[in-house]
Amino acid sequence: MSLVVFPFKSEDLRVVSANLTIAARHERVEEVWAVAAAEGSSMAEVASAAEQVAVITGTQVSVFAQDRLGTYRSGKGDGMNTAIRLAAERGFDRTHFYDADITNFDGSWIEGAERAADRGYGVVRHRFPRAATDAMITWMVTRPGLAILYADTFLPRLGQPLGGELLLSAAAVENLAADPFVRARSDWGVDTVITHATSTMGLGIYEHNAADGKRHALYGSLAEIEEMLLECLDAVSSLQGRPGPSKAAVFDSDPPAEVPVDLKETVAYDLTATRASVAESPDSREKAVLAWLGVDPEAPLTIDAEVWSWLYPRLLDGFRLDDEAWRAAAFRLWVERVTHYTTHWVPLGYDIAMSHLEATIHDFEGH
Ligand code: GDX
Ligand code: MG
Repeated sequence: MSLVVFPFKSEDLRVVSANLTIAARHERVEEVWAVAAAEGSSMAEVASAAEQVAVITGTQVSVFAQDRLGTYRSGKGDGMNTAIRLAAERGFDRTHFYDADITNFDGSWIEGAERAADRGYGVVRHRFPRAATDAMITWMVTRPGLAILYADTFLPRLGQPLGGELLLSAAAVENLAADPFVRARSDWGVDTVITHATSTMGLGIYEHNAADGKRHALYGSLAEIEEMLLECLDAVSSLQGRPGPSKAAVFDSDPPAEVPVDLKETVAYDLTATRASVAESPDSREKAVLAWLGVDPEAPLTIDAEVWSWLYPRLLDGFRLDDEAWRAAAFRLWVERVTHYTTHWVPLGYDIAMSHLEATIHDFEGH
């Protein structure tokens, strides 16, 4: 039987409650867990909603706070790793993870993952179509990083290497629970290290396409995800030197499907607010980092795909999460890259913009 886990911090209670109910009602699901952030979570409200869900559905729904397991900022990683450790102890056949803020979550996510697991895949990852200006960490940082480090494996081909929506078999959960590198990653980097770790387990990976997309809380300024950017960049950088999946590893994926029309028109972030969030001129330490990277700190920045193709590998090599100058430089460069793409490619239409992004990943792989 299966367990469904929702890591949560502070989300719309109605959405969380609806998602707990959907999971608890599913015939394959034996238990549902909601794992609360260490600080700033709405745990009391979610716990009382969960009690009602348990009464209505007859399924056990538990709400508890995450443990402090990792060595980075205590964030979503501690939440996922707390659940992974407990799930390994309890020995569930399958463990699903879903973000708590998905507004179009329904039984088909669980069903799609379960069916692929029935066919023998040990890890099922949900992928979904996204707006042309969404997933800017995935497109500019994580997939390029995986392409550089693991060219010609399936890792750069994953649609959502940062996705928090996945199914893990008992063997995958046991391996992750025993992996100190994964357990250490208590911050937003957890998705990257889980993606990498599960890719090397030889358990077979399947990508299930949630064709309607993942509808969830979107952002205003990209500054709102600055911490996520820096931690995801650090996580992919930390994979350097770690072996990837073998070229013979089993990886299959649902065929591409039509992208919903409204997603093609969605604007996922606020360009003006994002530009305003970057300090006008770098201080002397940030200038030194920019110069080290090969960027003229006095000249205006223009970061198209060609510039990013030589600049990003250097950033991946040198980045230091605990150094303020590196953090400021990485955020500035990423914002310039994302805004350049947004103003030059997005106006050409969804399909052209997405093909351009996909082509940049092939370039990073060296072909
Ligand atoms: N337990 C716990 N602890 N849960 C947390 C924490 C924390 O410190 N911080 C956030 N969460 C929950 C949150 O409530 C939500 O359910 C989920 O984690 C994801 O957070 P959200 O703020 O919705 O992030 P976002 O931007 O939607 O990112 C998600 O998708 C990214 C992606 O697909 O690109 C999330 O799964 C990221 O890890 C992923 O990189
Ligand atoms: Mg979200």
